[in-house]
Amino acid sequence: MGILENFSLQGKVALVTGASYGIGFAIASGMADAGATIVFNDINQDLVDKGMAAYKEAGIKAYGYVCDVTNEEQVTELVAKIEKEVGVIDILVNNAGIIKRIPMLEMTAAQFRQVIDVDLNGPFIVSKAVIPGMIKKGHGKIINICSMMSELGRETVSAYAAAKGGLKMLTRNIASEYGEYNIQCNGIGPGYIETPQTAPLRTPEHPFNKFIISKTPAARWGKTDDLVGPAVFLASDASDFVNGHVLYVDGGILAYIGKQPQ
Ligand code: NAP
Ligand code: GCO
Repeated sequence: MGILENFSLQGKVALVTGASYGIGFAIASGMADAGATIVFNDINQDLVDKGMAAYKEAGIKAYGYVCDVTNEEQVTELVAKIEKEVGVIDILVNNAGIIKRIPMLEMTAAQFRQVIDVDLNGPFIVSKAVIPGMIKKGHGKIINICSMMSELGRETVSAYAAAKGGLKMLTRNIASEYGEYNIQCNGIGPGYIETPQTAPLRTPEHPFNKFIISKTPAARWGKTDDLVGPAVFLASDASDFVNGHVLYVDGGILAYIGKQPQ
């Protein structure tokens, strides 16, 4: 078997959460290109319809479902429906996420809890629902979409950093607890990527725009396509002995002190 066949996702069912657009859509599209059957959910029917149209335009036959990843009952129903209508899930990408950029002293406990609920409880809930099927099948791949904030802090993102730091450790714990069932759980830590979530930071006049370029050796914002190869690798047989790892796809941010001001 040629080495490239190790990267094939042919015959695999992949669930990507929150994948109507953005990073999730790009990763799902890349996995489809590698042969996977794509299933995605989003928070409401309008978003699912938007996603279905986008996948169709990309020539991808996807299955879309409305499901709030923080709602355990909805997630249990979602997984049962997918197993009945599509097949047992081989690959799970916990992508759905939110961010609130509020100074900590101005953030309410309810706002903090909301971010933790989606970005950390959500991946726990969905992983818990999907792992039994993976155990029965004798294999599984879980990819948690972490962040630079799994390693670094910055002003106004206390809840997000706490959630993404926790998600790094949840990744390691799932790897530890279920590795013996041939389930690999890894993370992808995107750098600063051009999506709707970072749009407020990318306006030409926003100081953060120039700042992040000075902090990135690649001297550019990331694109969602930059994440596709790493995601396909972590979803494929090629990474069967990679477990509990967070692969940072950040253009080198975490390795770099930053360009000195000219
Ligand atoms: P995005 O554009 O905001 O997309 C996130 C998706 O998740 C949206 O479709 C969103 O729906 C959905 N979602 C939110 N809450 C949900 C819930 N409770 N249940 C189901 N779906 C839900 O974000 P993105 O930039 O593509 O980021 C995707 C993931 O990558 C997130 O986990 C994010 O934290 C992470 N990340 C992003 C970057 C970046 O620079 N963009 C970098 C590192 C990590 P709505 O449209 O209703 O919000
Ligand atoms: C922010 C950004 C980041 C990115 C990403 C970086 O406000 O700092 O939104 O958090 O979304 O998580 O990896």
